[in-house]
Amino acid sequence: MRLLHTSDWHLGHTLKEVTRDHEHAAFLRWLLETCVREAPDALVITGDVFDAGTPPASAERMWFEFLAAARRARPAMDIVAIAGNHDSPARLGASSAVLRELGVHVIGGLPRLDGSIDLDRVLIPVAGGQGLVAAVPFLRPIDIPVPVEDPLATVYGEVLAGARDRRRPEQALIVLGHLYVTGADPSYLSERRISIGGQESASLRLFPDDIDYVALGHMHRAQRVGRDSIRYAGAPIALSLDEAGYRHGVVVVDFEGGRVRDQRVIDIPQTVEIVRIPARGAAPLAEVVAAISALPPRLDADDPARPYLEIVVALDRPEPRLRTQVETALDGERARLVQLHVQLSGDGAALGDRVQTKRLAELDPRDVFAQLWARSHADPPSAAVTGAFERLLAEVQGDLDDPERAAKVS
Ligand SMILES: [Mn+2]
Repeated sequence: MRLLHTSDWHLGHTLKEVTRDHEHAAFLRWLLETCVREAPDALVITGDVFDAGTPPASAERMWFEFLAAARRARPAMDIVAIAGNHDSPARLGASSAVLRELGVHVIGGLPRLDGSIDLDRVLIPVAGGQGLVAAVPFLRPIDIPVPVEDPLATVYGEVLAGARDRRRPEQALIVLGHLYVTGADPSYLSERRISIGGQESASLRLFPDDIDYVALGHMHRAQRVGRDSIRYAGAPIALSLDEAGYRHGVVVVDFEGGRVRDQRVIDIPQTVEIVRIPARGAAPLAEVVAAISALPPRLDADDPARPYLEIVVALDRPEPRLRTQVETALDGERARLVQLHVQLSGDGAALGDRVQTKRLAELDPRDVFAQLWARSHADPPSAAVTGAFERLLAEVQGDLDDPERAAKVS
């Protein structure tokens, strides 16, 4: 039996208001080809199918078109998907009755029947019975109606007990979850922490050794946790600029006699690059402009494959025409500017050093203003600015006996 594990698609995602539809479409085409080439018996998707609870129609369309194409290309391949914390359990699960008829199992909220977990829904035999998938979605307080000390252990315990009852000797047991497991590297957690009943993360004890493979979602960086067979597949594309250095892939797991025989990661080709100028730290504007000019030009300004560009400029003082200068250098076609950071490195300390030697009461507001202005501007303030400052100064120093103004100040 062969299993393909993928996660955290976040369909409908935008990076600083730029839609990712082009990248998601490319990923889903690649995934379909990969399913044909690798011929897995089961495809599991471990949550965050969508980026938001109410995804745009274009994202839902991609989801359903992928499922339809996968059924057509690989009619015998079982598909199991669970909701993540970004998905609306109700919305993701709304189509589950129809999809189940097509061999696609979507678990939105934790299904219950007469108070107990509906094991017929969450325990799904795959590959003609060679595998048993226990599909536990991201758990919300509503999924645990009766207060218990350790909600995650209670739910996983109940599901696993049911799975052990039903499991046949040579049947692989595969558990799906969308949660933060202790031992996963928290510095890679760009997701907000999941907290149920005060718990920040789940212990590895949730997954005893009799589980053959644990397919996890939530962490966007692909990684193993604890043992080789507990894995986050990771996201197929970078979902924030911080994730630019991640390796994106899907996990292929081969089973023999119900046990894992081999695991490998297949890299997902990236269609849009994230470029940072400079590669680390900050650079002066002239260097930034030179680096932009060195980017390969694109003939088509609307080319969706133009790289995302993050720029960090080091400035001595604020530069009002910064964005214009950067955009002129970009010429609208080399890359898409998604983030422009400024690091002010001027003589910020100098003013503090100077005023430190005087007592506050001795300071003349006009001197302080003049020094502050000089910190940020090459030329002295214009008559209009000086006039405005004088009016402001007069307003705060006097005129407090004006009843209307006094009322506002209090
Ligand atoms: Mn996610």
